[in-house]
Amino acid sequence: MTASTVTQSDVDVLVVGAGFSGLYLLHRFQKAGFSARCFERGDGVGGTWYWNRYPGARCDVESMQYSYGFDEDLQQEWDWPEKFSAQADILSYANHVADTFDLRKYITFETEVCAAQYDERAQIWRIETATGETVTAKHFVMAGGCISTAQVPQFEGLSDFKGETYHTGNWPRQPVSFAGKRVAVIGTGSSAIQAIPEIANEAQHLTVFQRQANFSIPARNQPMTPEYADTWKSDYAEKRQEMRYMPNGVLREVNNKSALEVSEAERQATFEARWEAGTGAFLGAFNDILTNKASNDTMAEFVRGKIRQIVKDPATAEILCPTTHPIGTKRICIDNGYYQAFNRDNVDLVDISETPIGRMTETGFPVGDRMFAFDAIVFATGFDAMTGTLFNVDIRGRDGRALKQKWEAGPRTYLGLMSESFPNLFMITGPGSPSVKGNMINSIEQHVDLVVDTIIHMRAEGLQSIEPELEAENEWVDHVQVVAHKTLFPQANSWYMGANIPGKPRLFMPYIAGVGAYRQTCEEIVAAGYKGFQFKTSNPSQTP
Ligand code: N01
Repeated sequence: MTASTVTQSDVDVLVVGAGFSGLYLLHRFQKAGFSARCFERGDGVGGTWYWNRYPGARCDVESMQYSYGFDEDLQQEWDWPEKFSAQADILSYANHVADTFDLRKYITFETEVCAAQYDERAQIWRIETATGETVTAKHFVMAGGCISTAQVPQFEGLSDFKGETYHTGNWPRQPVSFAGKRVAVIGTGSSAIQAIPEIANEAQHLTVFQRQANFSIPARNQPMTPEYADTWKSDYAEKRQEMRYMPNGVLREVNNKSALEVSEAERQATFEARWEAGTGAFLGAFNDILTNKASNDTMAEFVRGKIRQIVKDPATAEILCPTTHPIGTKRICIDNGYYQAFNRDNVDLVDISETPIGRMTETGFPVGDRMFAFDAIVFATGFDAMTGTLFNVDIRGRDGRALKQKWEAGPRTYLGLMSESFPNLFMITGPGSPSVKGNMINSIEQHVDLVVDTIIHMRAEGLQSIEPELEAENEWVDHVQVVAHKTLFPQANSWYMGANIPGKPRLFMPYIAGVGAYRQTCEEIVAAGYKGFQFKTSNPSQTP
């Protein structure tokens, strides 16, 4: 521990983002007696669920589990209408939380943070907004989400197109009508797979442009029954505690058998039962789907068989059969009638895996020698995930060091929580933490608790700054890659690997050892006196 000077800041903590991370941070800081402010670029709370209002947007984790567990009254009083919640219901929940805990007073909406600079002498962060405000804070928490910087590829001639354009992750607040319109959807990831059946229901004609086919599992969504809700609410606290140590932060049945150790009949029956049950639990049918290519192939082939059964036109079915990556190595999609939508007369599929979309014109675009005309184009083209939102802010740490420059070859964090040279900068579910590889709200609560408890500890001990040791960070960065390479994940050109953004470094960004294992590691590190972190005290004579 070393000593330096410290200057009084405007607030103890500045938080970026009023999604599920930001809301819980504000609640915890409020309860702990810290002064906090939050800047949010939208005009409301809810983060992902504020921006992703595209038709069909719905969570793929059960509502009873995709919700906060920090407050018993909250989890008892809130009723979810469906087993898997629609975007509007999750957004209502976020608003309910903001109102119940009186959090709006800390949030400045429609305000983007553009720069943040650490002043080492004063031990404060100076944060600037695009609206011209500067705020100083002792602690700076980036809580802007992992999948929040929408990505529209640089299609040539894009600005020439005179029709409507939308990105699923930046959907208008006002309702959009596709009735009577010719619509293009570009992309076939999770967002597209949810939107396509809904748009197909409304549009005069829908053309889907697919680069790589994706695996999708039926959601089997259903109305929430009071009986089912009660199975959770009767012992919610215990169930939440169990979830926290599960591999994905979700309570679900895990099969501890290899797909290769059972008979063909048992394997098929297991896949069939999981397909009928639906959801992401499908991947848990056997314990080696994500680590053994031969096991993975059995599951991939089962799903391809289902696609061939559902889609009536054999040529269309073949294009929809994924072959470019092992199942599960791109985020598994969950749908409500995705493959069935291609049986409609008003839906066409265009394979752009070999011939990409050509130069856009006022009316549409060509693919090879076929010209397509549209009234609206929906870009379901994904996000600059994990790092995009962090890089949107010009973050500079000690000696003016830029985060973007330090991470040029890929993100460098300790626990996905902090980065050396950037004292008192915390990331919620940052790269190098399980983040998108688990139930996000569960992981958010863990990171928020860790950050707030750390800051409480610092207050109690008179510590002014915290930062990872370089050696600990380097070891963690290596460890994250070692663990990833024990799985099949690096075999996919996925956004987990940064592969969807031209020029982005290729490496697996989330920590894949499991939510429970990660939580245990964090607990051990704290119990060992914050092993791998270094603290600085202030010079007491200059402390205000
Ligand atoms: O984005 P994606 P998303 N030309 O990156 C294609 C979460 N989420 O918004 O596969 C043509 O997955 C691209 O093609 P390819 C979830 O974690 C959750 O759908 O790269 N096509 C791909 O098909 C998810 O994983 C939920 O070849 C281009 C698509 O666009 C994450 O958000 C719902 C292209 C992008 O797919 C992101 O999902 C929705 C180009 N130049 C989202 N560039 C639920 O909870 C890209 N593509 C259910």
